[in-house]
Order: sequence, then structure tokens, then C-alpha cells
Amino acid sequence: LDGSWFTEIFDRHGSAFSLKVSHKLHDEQTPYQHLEVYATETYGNLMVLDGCVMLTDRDNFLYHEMMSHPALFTHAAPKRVVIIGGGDCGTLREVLKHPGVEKVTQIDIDPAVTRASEQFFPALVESNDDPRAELLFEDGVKWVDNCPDESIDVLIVDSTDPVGPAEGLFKTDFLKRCHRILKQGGVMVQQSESPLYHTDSIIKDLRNDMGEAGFDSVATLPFPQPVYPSGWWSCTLAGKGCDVKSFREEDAAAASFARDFYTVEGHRAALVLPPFMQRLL
Ligand code: AG3
Repeated sequence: LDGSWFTEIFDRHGSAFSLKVSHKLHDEQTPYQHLEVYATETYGNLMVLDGCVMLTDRDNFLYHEMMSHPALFTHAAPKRVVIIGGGDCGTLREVLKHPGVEKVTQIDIDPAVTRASEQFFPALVESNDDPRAELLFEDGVKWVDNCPDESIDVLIVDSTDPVGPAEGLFKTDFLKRCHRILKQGGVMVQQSESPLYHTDSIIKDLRNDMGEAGFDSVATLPFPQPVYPSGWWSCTLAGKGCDVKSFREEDAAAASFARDFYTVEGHRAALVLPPFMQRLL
């Protein structure tokens, strides 16, 4: 492909994803990662971290809605929410749509991601001045360590792939600490990579580690995500003293906030694992 294409190669899987770009908007080596933003011809702006696609204007709603609404409608009455990572603020925006939520703290280690979102993805930061939102730029693992026991209702881990800076966020040790800060009835959700590429590795390990960390129930919800490896992605929910395979269907149906992907029926369907995943897990 020539210079007018951005390509992310998934070497281990013998595949790649490309977008036709019109120009580069931003290129920065932050203390943590290489951050790039491109203007594409058909997907709006594109954010890339260390060569990996993070989001585009056109399709980030799929990921951000699925990282937030299933967990929030699974918890009986979520008031206190924490987002680890998520510096682009797309997940934060979705969480703030829930009127019962009283406080959301987003902890991303890299302020440059939020600055880039403010500049190039204004729709994602449109709720950031909500008084319920708190944005911190520090190490999420340390923040969790300093957080009091049983003080959080929903914990969302919106991270990069489990290599480099985010590797620790997929380990039993971190999951145990997450379990500690959740109240009884608490729900954790983690982005968990591709059902096609990672069911018998990352997803399986994460689910086992969540069990080992003390969670009582676990559910992996697949959803489409055209710009990520294989075009198909997942989030994995874990419950502390609650069953993440059921959710507040009536509340979800009655919710009046704007959304483009999440529905009650879609949530129910996402809880039904395809046979190949059932076999591998
Ligand atoms: N977080 C998940 C990114 C994983 C994509 N992986 C890849 N392209 N290889 C995205 C952050 C959006 N808030």
C-alpha cells in the first residue's frame, strides 16, 4: 500500500487493517507511548497508539457503548464508577448518560491522550465539564491500591492491548485489587480483545484470572468493531456477589438517553456465546 494508507498489521494472525488517510494531524512521542492522529477519507479522524488503532470518529460508538451500558445495566443501582485508562473520554461520555451515576473517576496515565481527544475528537469530550466527572492523570494500578475497600460500584478497564503499559491490567494480582475496591454487588468490565483471535488465550486467561481473583460470575460479550484486529471485539464482565449474565432489562428498555448500538435485545444476544467460543472456554 502506498503512503496514503494507514495500516495496522496483525502479524501473528497473518492479517491487517487499513484506512485511506488524507493527512496526518498529530504525531507525538509522549513519555508513555507514540500518539498519532490522522484524518481519514471515510472514517473521520483516527487515533493510533504505538501503531495500534484506538478509535475512529465513525465506529467508536460500538466499543464505547459496549464498554459501559452492559455493566451499568447489570449493576443493581450504580452510583460510583471508575474508569481505568479511557483517556480519550469516549467511555466516560457513555457512563455519564446514566442519571443515577453520582461520580465517575477516569484515571489514565497519559494526559496527552485526553489533550488529543479535546483537539481532534470533540464529540467524545462533550460531557467532560459534567460536575460528576473527575479526570486524573496517574497510574491506574496505584490509584486502585490507594482506593478504600468496597467503595466502588462499577469498575471499567478501557485499556490498550495486554502488551507494554497495559499488560499488568490483565493479571490476577491487579484483578484481586479491583475485586477488593468493589462493593458487594459490584461489577467490573474489561476490554478483552478479539473473539476470533484471542478466545483460547487472552479471553480464557482473563476469565480464569477473574475467578481466581474472587469474582463470582463472569460473562464475555462479543460485539462488532470494524477497525480492530479481525473486525470483532469483546468485553468481559465479572460480578462480585452478583450474576453478570442477567441485567436490568426493564430499566435498559426505558432508558431515554441517546445511543447508536446498545439495545436490550442486543445485550441479551451478546450474552449468548457462539458455539466455537463455548467449546474453547
Ligand atoms: N482500547 C482498546 C484498543 C485495542 C485495540 N487493539 C488494536 N488495535 N490492536 C481502545 C480505547 C478506546 N477508548
